Amino acid sequence: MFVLLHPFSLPFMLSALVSAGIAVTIWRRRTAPGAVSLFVNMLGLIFWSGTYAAMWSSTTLQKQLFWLDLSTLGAVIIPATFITFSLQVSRNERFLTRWLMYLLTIEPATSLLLQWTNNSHHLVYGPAQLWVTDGLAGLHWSPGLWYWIDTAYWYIIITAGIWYLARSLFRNGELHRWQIGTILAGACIPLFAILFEVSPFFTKIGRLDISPLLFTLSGGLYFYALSIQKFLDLIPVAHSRLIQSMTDGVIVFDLQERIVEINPAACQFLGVTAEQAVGRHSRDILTGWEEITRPFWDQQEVRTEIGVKQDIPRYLDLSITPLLNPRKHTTGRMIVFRDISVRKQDEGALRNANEQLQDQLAEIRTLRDQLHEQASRDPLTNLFNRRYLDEMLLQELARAERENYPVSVIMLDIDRFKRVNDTFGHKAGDETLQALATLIILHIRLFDVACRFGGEEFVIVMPHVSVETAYERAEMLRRAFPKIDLPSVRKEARPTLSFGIAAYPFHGLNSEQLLKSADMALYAAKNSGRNRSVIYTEDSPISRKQSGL
Ligand code: GH3
Ligand code: MG
Ligand code: MG
Repeated sequence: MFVLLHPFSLPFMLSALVSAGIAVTIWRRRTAPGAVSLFVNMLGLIFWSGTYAAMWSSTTLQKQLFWLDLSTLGAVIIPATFITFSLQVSRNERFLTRWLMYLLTIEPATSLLLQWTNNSHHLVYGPAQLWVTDGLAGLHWSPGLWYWIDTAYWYIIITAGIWYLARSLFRNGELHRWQIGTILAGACIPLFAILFEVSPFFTKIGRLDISPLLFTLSGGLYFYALSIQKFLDLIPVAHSRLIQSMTDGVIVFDLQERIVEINPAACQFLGVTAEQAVGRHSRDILTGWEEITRPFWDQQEVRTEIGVKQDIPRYLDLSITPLLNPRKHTTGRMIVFRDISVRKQDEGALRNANEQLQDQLAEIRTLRDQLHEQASRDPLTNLFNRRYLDEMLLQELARAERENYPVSVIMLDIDRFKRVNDTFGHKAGDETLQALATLIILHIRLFDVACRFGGEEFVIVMPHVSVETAYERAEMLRRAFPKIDLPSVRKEARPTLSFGIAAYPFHGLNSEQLLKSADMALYAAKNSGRNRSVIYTEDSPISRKQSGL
């Protein structure tokens, strides 16, 4: 009988070629997540599709069965690599433990063993026959118990993969949604294989298992998702690595405020693992933060500093950013935070040190002022000294010139003071000087300045005071002086005072001229009998003599 090359072998050949093309391209980009699993998956498919193509093109029962048994070697790779790939692209790598790998080899190994020893137990398929219809050969056999166990296993694995992909579709950020959606669609395609297997149309021709074709179609979609949609690109990988390695804590929330992603720094700070945190509500994980950060959640973008109560109080530099999709709708939020407790502590210590420094500085200023005060005072009478008078008079006259007001100067000298010393002792003389200083202070205004000019000579500077008023002041002092209480000086031996008075701008335009005029007036007072006050006049004999007139 003439048997034709079966047309069903062509799609499987094509499927093997497509899988090979995908495998080569994927291998070049094997560093991307899921790429190696997909590559091995494709190798399995090449083998599976290739052996099916060979089976359909075989014309004897023996050859067909040989290819069918061999095809199992490719087929058993598919479920394990598919679930690995799904877990990787859905970012659930943490489930890929060594134990899972061992577990995933049990069923394939059993399948292979049973397939190749089928003749002795018929657990996979019953006795097979080759029917030739219209010159086309088709293998007919009835499925055994293991066949259904194996089919159930495949469906369980595919459903598990779909579950993780679907979960990731709703959890992942906008970035990967398209890719995951495409992969998910791809993962659903093989579910239709069963329909073909039980369809009466195909079972008439021969038992047709189109799974390799459907898996290749899925592979094509995965490939499209991974490379055309740029899922294999380095950028998302780099972003993810960057977030993982950041020392700042990063937490991504969805709109329901459930944690979608959390990096190791955030886990460490919160004392949780990523597995514990992902999927939980913010209030369960961010205990104590909730109320503090609540007002910022609905704002555009916030950066602030907050204090939170962990086991010890901590300060955080916190930013909350809404994540927007291309249509500018908020799809979630990202919190980035940094523990600034140490900086805050340092700032506190610095503030204390600064306060101490300010205190010390204030103390130094007081001491310096005291020192300056001491340097400008006469120790015996505590009146200002001559050095101070020079500085002060200079400034006062400059201001008087600017603001156009008079400044009167009274110069006074104790009459026959030498006698006091000689008669009652130097100590009595000192007491007299101190008593006079007190008397002067009591008779002047707050703005007047009294100085000990030298020995028993004093100067009083009176801003805004006319020469006449100054004269009256001098007279008051002169009359008061003999009445003061001086225990160590006998009443009848009490000395008197002589005064010389001059005023700016009439009797001198600078301090030197003004003091000289006051001195001349004092000299005139002494010369005209002492115990009196004299206002400087240009026609006084002394001034004439002094000025050479
Ligand atoms: P006149 O009326 O002409 O001013 O006579 P006078 O004796 O007051 O003048 P004189 O200049 O001859 O003497 C001033 C005296 O003042 C000399 C000095 O011993 C005394 N004297 C100066 N400073 C002090 C001081 O600090 N303490 C005491 N106890 N005496 C002083
Ligand atoms: Mg004197
Ligand atoms: Mg004198």
